[in-house]
Amino acid sequence: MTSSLTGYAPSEGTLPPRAAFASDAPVLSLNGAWRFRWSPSVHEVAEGFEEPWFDDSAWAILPVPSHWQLHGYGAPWYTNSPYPFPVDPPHVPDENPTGEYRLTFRAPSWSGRTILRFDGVDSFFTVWLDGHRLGWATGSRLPSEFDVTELVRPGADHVLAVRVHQWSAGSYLEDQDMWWLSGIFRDVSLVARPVGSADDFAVHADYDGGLGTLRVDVDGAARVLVPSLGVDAAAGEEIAVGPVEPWSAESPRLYDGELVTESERIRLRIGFRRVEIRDGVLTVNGTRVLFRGVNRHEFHPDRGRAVTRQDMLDDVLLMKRHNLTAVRTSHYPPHPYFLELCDEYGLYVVDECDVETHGFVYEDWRGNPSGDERWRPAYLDRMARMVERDKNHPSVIMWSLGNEAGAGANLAAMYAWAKERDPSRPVHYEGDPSCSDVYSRMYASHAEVDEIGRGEGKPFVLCEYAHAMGNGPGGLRDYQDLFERHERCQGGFVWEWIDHGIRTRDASGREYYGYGGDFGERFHGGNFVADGLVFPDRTPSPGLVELKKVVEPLRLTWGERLIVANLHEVLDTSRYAFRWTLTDDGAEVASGTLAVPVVAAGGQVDVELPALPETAGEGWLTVSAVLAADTPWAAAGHEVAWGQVCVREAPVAAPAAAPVGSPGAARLDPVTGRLAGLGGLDVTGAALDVWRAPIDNDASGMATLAATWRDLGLDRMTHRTDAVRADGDALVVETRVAPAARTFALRAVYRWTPAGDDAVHLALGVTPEGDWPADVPLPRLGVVLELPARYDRVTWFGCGPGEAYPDSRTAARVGRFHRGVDELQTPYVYPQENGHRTDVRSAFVHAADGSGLAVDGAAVFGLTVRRWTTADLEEARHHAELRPRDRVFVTLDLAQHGLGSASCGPGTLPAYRLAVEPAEFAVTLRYRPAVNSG
Ligand code: IPT
Repeated sequence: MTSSLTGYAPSEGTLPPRAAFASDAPVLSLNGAWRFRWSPSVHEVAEGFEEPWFDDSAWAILPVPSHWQLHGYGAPWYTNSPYPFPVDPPHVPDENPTGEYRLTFRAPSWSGRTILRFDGVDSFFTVWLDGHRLGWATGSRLPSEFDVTELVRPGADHVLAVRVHQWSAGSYLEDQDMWWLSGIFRDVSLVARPVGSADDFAVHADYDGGLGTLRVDVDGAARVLVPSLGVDAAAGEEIAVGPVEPWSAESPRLYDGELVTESERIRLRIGFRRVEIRDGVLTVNGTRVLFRGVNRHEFHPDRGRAVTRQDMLDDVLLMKRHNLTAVRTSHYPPHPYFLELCDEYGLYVVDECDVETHGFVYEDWRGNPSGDERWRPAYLDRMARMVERDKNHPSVIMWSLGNEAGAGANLAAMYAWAKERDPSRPVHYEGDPSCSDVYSRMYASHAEVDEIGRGEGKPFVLCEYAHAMGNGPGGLRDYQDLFERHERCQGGFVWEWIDHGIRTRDASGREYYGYGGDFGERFHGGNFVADGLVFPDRTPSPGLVELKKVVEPLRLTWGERLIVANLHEVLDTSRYAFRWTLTDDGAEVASGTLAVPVVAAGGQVDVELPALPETAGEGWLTVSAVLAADTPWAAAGHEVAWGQVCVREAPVAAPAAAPVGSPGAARLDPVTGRLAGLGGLDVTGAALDVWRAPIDNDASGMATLAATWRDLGLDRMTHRTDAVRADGDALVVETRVAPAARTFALRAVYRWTPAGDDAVHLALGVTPEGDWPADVPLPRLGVVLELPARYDRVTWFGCGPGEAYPDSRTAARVGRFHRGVDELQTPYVYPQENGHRTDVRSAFVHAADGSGLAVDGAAVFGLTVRRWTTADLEEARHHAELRPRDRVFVTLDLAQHGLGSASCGPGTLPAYRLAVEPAEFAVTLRYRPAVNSG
């Protein structure tokens, strides 16, 4: 046993790979409650456990499919690229957690052959039926089948015994950036193969110039039926089916058919389409494709990679509702049901093989299995098992050899095999251009993408970009501009879809999402595992909301008239209804629908706007394109795209009469110059603040900016009041704000002027002093005010409703919004700066009784309101650790530095950097008493 566990061969006793399909032949699911025993070492297995007479009555019960680590056996372990065991291929340590599974089942009465199928077991398993050893297999995310015809007796009880090891030679090929989670994590079934049935078949459904051709190759005699096309033909025959609607991600037309043998009817879901690289451009049905894609790992916060059908459907629906069109199945073939969903709902799939040897990068790729021919059978086996299983899915438009496996002859062999076996699909591999039909890169900067776009060669895709870790990514809009500008740049796949946070509890029972190091791992990759566009519970993060807007398939802009540009590749605009609303200082004053002529894919049209009433204040017209009727993935009314235009600038306020001081308005400390109260309000502060709790894109992974900031001392600025003096009726406070050990500073001068009853006007001027290091931006520039905790609601007029930052603000629209303070927080798995609302004109932070602090900006400002300090946010390691204080902290920002995606990729683009330079800011602060207090 131990020798095969650490040998180079991929399996023993398994059947040749074949297509996954559904038919009317019976299948018995063996999912459910299995007897289970776990041991921490390969040496502590139960003797005789595979024998039918073995007494397992004292064993625990474990659900199949599942990961044992998520049911109390061993623990989840996260490493990014380093192997979690000594690198000495193909050997693994004796500390090799092992799970033994037993199931007694009653064999159904069916004739023909019987096959035992495992859809996924991590990482090495040996199978016995009634004590007979059937064989063993590796390749965790690939199916393995055993022929049990000779052993299974209809109606009799049988004992299935499976021994699974966490580590094996196979683990060297499975070094993906994710949790190490083991066990039988996908379905187990007993499949009937009636006499005369087909075991495997390949559907070739081609499309060219409006016409379809169909051929289904089968290993036996069969007929192909597609009633809606009038097809009734022999398998193997090339059928000209005439005019068909092609399949594409936007219009996933499937034709239902059947493959009929003497003993079985197999369901066919046929999509006619042609994938081709033409003149350096990747096309589907002759049309250039722009991937609006994501990298999807299979993940659920309680189930790990043992995802349910509902989890898979949730992903697909969320993707479709966020305007995504493509998925890279990073970095292994998904559960086969996911591909059925992609066929049906319409997503292009880059189906990636279960191969990653990233840990060899630390040895400069010396000893990499990809270049060692002893591993060749394992590489080819994995490729064949993926291609054969998934070959009949129209959604799969490219094969991918794997991820981060260096270069080597084994990858070249996989590539050659795939080209030979399936010439209809291009092959992708990022690590070695000689094994790839497209030019694929990860995390290339905007400048480099631009340069590649100007060049010639293979179609260019970013198989990973815009690292969505924590707050971010920034710069999505700028990437999309390049994809739209250069024909060669065919989009990409954001890294990644979901945060792999595991739901867990602290000592006091409070729930939080665990990441690397939270499960006792002494060697781990920390929170680098939480870098998705949706939170672990699949709540969309602001990054996904931004991506949805950036990749929207219609663009609504303004010239003289409304311009509707259709960026769809296939669809015209007939599925959309266009609605408009007019707001006056954020309040809706008129609305209607707009008649927009149907625009073909790629076209655009100008539309006359309705006559709009005059607004008294700032007027904004919003036009949104919503689904006119239900689709399979969203209901009528779902907003797909929108645009906004300012139809009336904010009227310039009449110059205020000379401000008059009123007793009881602002109370300023005569020594510090700080605010100590305003009217009836306990509001304090207004100290200048440059610090933000570093985001992952400042501090994690490859990001170094936070370290520079801390080195300069921007996280510990001190304040000194140099003067508090009267100037007419104004009070002028001169301060110097600077870090310890440094000579540079910011001079901040506050000018407080009475502004009528209960109001004060603050004008703040900030001037850098001394030698600030060149090219280091400030994290933020703002002032912080504090209020009692009961002021926990915010109404603002500005951009919203979600958080926004300089390079991630496409999805923020101008409006009037209302949120509770708690709703303003974005619960990043690892706490960091969040919740900033941008371009705020006015805000009211108030209590339930309607009293509160109104803030009116002379110009727009940034707004952040939270129940904790920046230091609290910086200190916390999990969102659940944050404890509300008895104050509410209101930050009014002059500006924030952008987000970038430097945790893995480029930093903030120059246009979104917060330079150290003179700045000015002015707001009026007003106390508003309770509405019902008389
Ligand atoms: C890249 C990996 O392909 C991906 O799996 C993930 O680990 C990502 O990094 C970071 O989250 S590889 C890296 C060397 C760019």
